[in-house]
Amino acid sequence: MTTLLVTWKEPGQIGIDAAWKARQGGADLITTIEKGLAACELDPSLLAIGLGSLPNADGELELDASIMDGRDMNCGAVCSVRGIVPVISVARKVMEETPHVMLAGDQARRFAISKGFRPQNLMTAECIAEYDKWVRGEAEKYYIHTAQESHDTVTMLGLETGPDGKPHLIAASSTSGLAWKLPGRVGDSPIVGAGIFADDEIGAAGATGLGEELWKAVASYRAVRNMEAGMSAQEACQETIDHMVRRQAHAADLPCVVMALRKDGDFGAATTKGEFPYWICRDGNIEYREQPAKG
Ligand code: SD4
Repeated sequence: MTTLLVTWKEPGQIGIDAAWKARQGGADLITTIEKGLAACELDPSLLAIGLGSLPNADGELELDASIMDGRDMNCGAVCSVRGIVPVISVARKVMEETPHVMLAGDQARRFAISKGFRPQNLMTAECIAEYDKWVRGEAEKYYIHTAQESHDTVTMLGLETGPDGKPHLIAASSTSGLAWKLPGRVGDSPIVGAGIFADDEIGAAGATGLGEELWKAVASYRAVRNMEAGMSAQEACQETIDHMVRRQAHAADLPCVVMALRKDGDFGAATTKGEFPYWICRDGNIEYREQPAKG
């Protein structure tokens, strides 16, 4: 049995279709998830991820990504990478081909080039036009796509249960971060524990939304620990969100979302604000869901 959970309506659909296609083609779980996220990064029509997404305050795209393997808690991440896609694949290479967890900025780019990635201009005419609007003061100060029909960071969780009944989990995330961010700003997505966490003995969790707040909460780690303490995936996410709203002054300024997948397949999601759209795929059976904020 394979279960995949993925954030947001639009990147989610592209991500889950690509992931399931890879799975059907025989991909192992980590490659399934990598392919799902890479498809989102490489699609120039998604304004918030990878190629053709919204840049920082200097008009430059700085991408973040992370991946974690619940089998041995191994993980890899990159942050503030310019001119390379898909960065999720670079993060996987950091995990598998270096003794490190994270590479940053130009050095991460250099590493990627040394591994055969080709540097390219990631700005499209559409994102340049959006940037110009922001420079003229015609766009929101910070920008997260929140409308259901829109698109955002892509975070994906995967669970496979082999014939021996042993669960295996992967968590991964990829983003260009908040639009118009200060150059060098890094959010939760590439931070293991904040943006993602996976442990085969418990489950996996992933976050999306206002990265500063999710990071302060170490949201993904908290949700996994909650499941370890016996909570359902839904309770684990809701407790994390409730704690954020109670303790963090800005947790509901913009949506902050946590989703979780327990090793037995139980899943859930919670948000500080609005409605969180996501997809679940169980052995190719793909369903769209919307999780409203607690009333
Ligand atoms: C960040 N968490 O960089 C990301 C952005 C995001 O929905 O997830 N937006 O803060």
